[in-house]
Amino acid sequence: MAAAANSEFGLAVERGLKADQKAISSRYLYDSRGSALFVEITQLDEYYLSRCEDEIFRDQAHRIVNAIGSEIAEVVELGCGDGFKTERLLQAIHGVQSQLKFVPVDISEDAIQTIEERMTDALPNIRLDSFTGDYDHFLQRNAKPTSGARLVLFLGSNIGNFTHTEASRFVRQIHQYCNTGDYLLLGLDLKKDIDLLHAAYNDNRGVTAEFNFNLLERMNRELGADFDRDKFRHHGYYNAQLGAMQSYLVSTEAQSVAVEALDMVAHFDCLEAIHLEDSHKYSLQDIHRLAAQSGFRVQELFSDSRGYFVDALLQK
Ligand code: AVI
Repeated sequence: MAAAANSEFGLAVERGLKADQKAISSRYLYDSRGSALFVEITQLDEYYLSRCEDEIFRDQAHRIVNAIGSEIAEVVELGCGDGFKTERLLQAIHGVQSQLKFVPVDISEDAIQTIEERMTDALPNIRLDSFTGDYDHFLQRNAKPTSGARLVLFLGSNIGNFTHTEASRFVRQIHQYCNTGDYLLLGLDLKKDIDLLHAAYNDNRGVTAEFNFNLLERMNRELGADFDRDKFRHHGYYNAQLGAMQSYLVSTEAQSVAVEALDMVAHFDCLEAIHLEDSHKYSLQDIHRLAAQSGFRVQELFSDSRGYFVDALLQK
């Protein structure tokens, strides 16, 4: 327990629960149970995002390959997920470029192992050069390919969990990592009917709520906290000023929660919230602004048949 207090998670919880507006970063939602719950979210009827991006890769991989040409030598994926979409794209690129290298980058060793197994089985002729660690370390390492261009993938609306400032800083960092002529394919969720957004983050089966409650259980498990989940409610709503779906856990009564490892007690007023996540939604104008702020040129936008989601191909 003492070690847990000084872990990255322990320090983030201490800071987050002592803040005037309580907040814990969404990155801590992804312990092993949280990651499994997120996979369940991606399969929900209401969570259209994953299906839209799957559709784009299923139906338009050849158009993406036409747009990037055959000179791609290396595909780098930041946050590699389950590899399902990437496999389709790699297959299409490999059709025109036989000397292809794939570099999956993820903080989770399990995710890297899963994708390595998947790619070795499905695409044995593509060279694999995985990196386990955070994006900052990877992008600073910057091993450039000796010949040919690079395609960087940042899919699944992961950029949506960054504020606009963080997003343009991150895309600028990718821009610095790239050579002139390299590409970035960025998955972005578009602004749309507010009821669809609410349904996607407040699903009927309560999987999204469970995903958030898991953070209370993680604090109980790892930090000896005594959160009673029945005294909190999941609250997900669209903040139009921010252009983002926001997720909170709201205390349904005034209460105190002890966190043994941190030797602290957190006090909650009735309806006081812990902020967990923002999921930003983009307009086409927002996408062009993000590209311009980071030095990229928008080459082409690939959208699903309902126009809910975009994979934006940017070039340096
Ligand atoms: C990982 N990320 C893009 C998801 C999103 O839509 O913001 C996380 C998520 N949170 C609740 N549902 C899905």
